[in-house]
Amino acid sequence: MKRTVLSMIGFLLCLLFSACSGDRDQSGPAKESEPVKTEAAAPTVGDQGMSVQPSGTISGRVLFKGKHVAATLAVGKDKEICGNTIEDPRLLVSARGEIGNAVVRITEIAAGKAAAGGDVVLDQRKCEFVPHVLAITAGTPVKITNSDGILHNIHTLSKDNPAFNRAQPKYLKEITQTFSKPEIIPVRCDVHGWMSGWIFVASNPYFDMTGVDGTFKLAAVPPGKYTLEVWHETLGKQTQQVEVAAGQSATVEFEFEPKK
Ligand SMILES: [Cu+2]
Repeated sequence: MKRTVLSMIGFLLCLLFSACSGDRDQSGPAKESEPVKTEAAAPTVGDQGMSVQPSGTISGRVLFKGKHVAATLAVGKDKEICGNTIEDPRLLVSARGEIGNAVVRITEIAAGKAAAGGDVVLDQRKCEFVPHVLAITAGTPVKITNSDGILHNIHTLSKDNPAFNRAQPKYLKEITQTFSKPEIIPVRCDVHGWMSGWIFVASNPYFDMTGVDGTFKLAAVPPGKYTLEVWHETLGKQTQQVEVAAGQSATVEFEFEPKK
């Protein structure tokens, strides 16, 4: 009898144990399936959000902290066309300390607007390159013109793009050249030693060059976090992190110290 009772108790315990382990087996997959459902739902919400969000803008100024005295450069030849001196274009600072000819850009961006179409012109006028800094997206054809009616010889000191060196006599009004790789290219004229300029070939269309008031504006920027970089030919580079929210304008100010 005792054995029978003991074996019944053992049987009941076995039943209880297997029921418990059965519960565990059922609860396992149930717990695993919960996060799968959550993960599947998250991208759907995100995708919907991305598709309806408008873009934002980044604007601001580039400033000079210190005193700047404008310099002049002597014109060595063709003075009847170009005058005796020109203002040194390598550092332009307004009376309010605003820096011109600086390029502000987003260093890396995965998507966004297309490059601006249309002609991009680099002119040689009164023995200066106009604009002094030409910023373009890689692959944009540059129309190089000669408004002076005298001989110029444009010469790019490029490394990543093929070097470009062409005499442009007065009858050759236009040369078109394409720069396909991102690079900051110094430009010289082999006839007029004081002539200097830059072709800033950017990797994406999110850039702007500051005017004489030091301002810049990047439009149609998709919402996100970016590294914003300013480049100036004599003052160097600076970066700042910027976050663009949908439909909002982010404001950024850069400040350069005088070079020692
Ligand atoms: Cu020249």
